[in-house]
Amino acid sequence: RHRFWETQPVGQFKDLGDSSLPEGPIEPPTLLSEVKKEPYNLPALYEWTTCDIDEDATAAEVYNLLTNNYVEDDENMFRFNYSKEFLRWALRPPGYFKSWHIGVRVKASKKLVGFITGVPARIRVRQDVVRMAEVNFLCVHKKLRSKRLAPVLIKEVTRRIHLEDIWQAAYTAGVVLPTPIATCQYWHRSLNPKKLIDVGFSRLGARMTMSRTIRLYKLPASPVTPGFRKMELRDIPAVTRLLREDLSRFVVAPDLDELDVEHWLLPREAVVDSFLVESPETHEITDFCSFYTLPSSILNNSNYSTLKAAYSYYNVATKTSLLQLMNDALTVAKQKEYDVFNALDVMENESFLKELKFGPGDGMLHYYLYNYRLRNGMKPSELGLVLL
Ligand code: MYA
Ligand code: JJ1
Repeated sequence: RHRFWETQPVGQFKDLGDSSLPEGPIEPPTLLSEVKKEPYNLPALYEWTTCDIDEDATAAEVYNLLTNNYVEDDENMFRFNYSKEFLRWALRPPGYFKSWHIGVRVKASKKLVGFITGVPARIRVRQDVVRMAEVNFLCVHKKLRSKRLAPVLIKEVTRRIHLEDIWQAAYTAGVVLPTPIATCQYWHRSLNPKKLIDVGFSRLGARMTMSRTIRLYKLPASPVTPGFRKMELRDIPAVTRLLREDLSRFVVAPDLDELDVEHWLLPREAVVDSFLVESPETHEITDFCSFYTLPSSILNNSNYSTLKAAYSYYNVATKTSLLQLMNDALTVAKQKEYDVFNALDVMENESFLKELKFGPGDGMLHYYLYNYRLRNGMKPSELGLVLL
C-alpha cells in the first residue's frame, strides 16, 4: 500500500496495538561516517540546490513555487499563500542549518520545481527531550506529480539531518500516512462572515440572513481584559516561564528556551502576533496568547484574491479564563482585519471552540514522528505542539 513509507522507520499500520513494541527510537543512530556523503540520485533532468532564503531572488523562487503548487483544500478552492517574510521566519530559527533548505531545479532552465525543509527543535515526548527536525514545505510542482520525486526529497532531507547527528523528526500532513500519533481537526471562527460566504469558505446557515449572521459574529471593539497588551522584548523571561510550565502538561510538546521564545513568539508584523496580560497591580505576567498569519489564495473568484487567516499558536491562561483570553485574541484579529481565525483541537482548545462560535472545518491535520514509536495514539488534547 505504501511502497515508500513501508521502508522507513516509522510506526506501521500492521503494528498498531502491538503492546510488545517499546516506546522510543525505532532504529539506533549509525556512525556519522556511515551516513551517505553524496546526495541521492534525481532523475537525469533535475539537480539539487540549497536554497538561501535570505537572498531575495531565492526567496522569490520559493515563494512562487509554494504560492502556485502548495497545499489546497479538498475542493481546490483555496491554496496556502505563505509570505516571504513568514518563510524567512519559519526557516531560520536558532541553530538552523542552511543545508536543510533543499530545492530541486530543472537542469536546463534552472526552474525551481521541488522543495523540502527541516529546522531543528527540541521536542519532549513524555519525559524525554529529543533533538529533532521539524520537516515542512514539501512541494513538487503540479506538472511533476506522481513521479516518485517526493520520496527522493524526503530521503535527501533525512540524509542531511543525519549529517548533523539528528535521528528523529516531527511533521504534519493533511493526508494519512503510516502512522499518525494524533489526528486533529481544524476549526474556524468567522470574523468577516460576508466575505467568507461570498468566496465559498462558509455558507449561510439554515434560517439565517446575512444581517443575522453578521450580528452573530460581532466582537467588542477592543480587548476587555485589563492589562492585555502586545508582547515586548522585555517579556521574554516571563513568557518563557509561563509557556514552559504550561507545555509540561502535554505528552508531546516543544522544549522552549528564551532564545526559542524570542524567535517564535516575539511579534513580527504580518507574521506572528503575541499578547499577554500584565496584572495592573502586581505587574506579573499571568496569561499569554498568540497567532500566526497565513493567508490563502482564493482560486477562481472575481471579487477577491486572498483570504486573510490567523492561526491560533501557543496560548496560556492562568488568571484570566482561556475563554476570555481567546475572545480578546479574536478581537485583536478582527481589529487587524483578518477574515477568519483558525484553530486546531490541540491542547485545551476544545474548551473554548464551541463557546466562541468556531465551527468544525472539513480539513484534518495528522501529526507524525519519524524514527520514534509512541505505543498508543494520543488525543489531540494531549498534544502541545503547533507546526506552521
Ligand atoms: S505536508 C505538505 C505536503 N505538501 C503538499 O501537500 C503540497 C501539494 N502537494 C505536493 O506538492 C505533492 O503532492 C507532494 C507529493 C510533494 C506532497 N508527506 O512524488 P510522489 C508520499 C509525506 O509520486 P507527489 C509537509 O510538508 C505518498 O504517500 N509523504 O507524490 C510535511 C507516497 O508514498 P507511499 C507524502 O504527489 C512533509 C509518495 O509520497 C506526502 O508527486 C513531511 C508519492 O510520491 C506528504 N505530505 O508528491 C515529509 N504526500 O507510496 C516526511 C505524499 O509510501 C518527513 N506522500 O505511500 C519525514 C521526516 C524526514 C526527516 C527525518 C530526520 C531524521
Ligand atoms: O480551510 C479549510 N476548510 C474550509 C473551507 C472549505 C472549502 C471547501 N473545501 C472550511 N470552511 C468551513 C468554515 C465554517 C465557518 C463557519 C462555522 C462553520 C465552519 O471548512 C480546511 C480546514 O478545515 N483547510 C484545508 O483543507 C487545507 C489543508 C489542510 C491540511 C494541511 C496540511 C498541512 C501541511 C503541513 O505543514
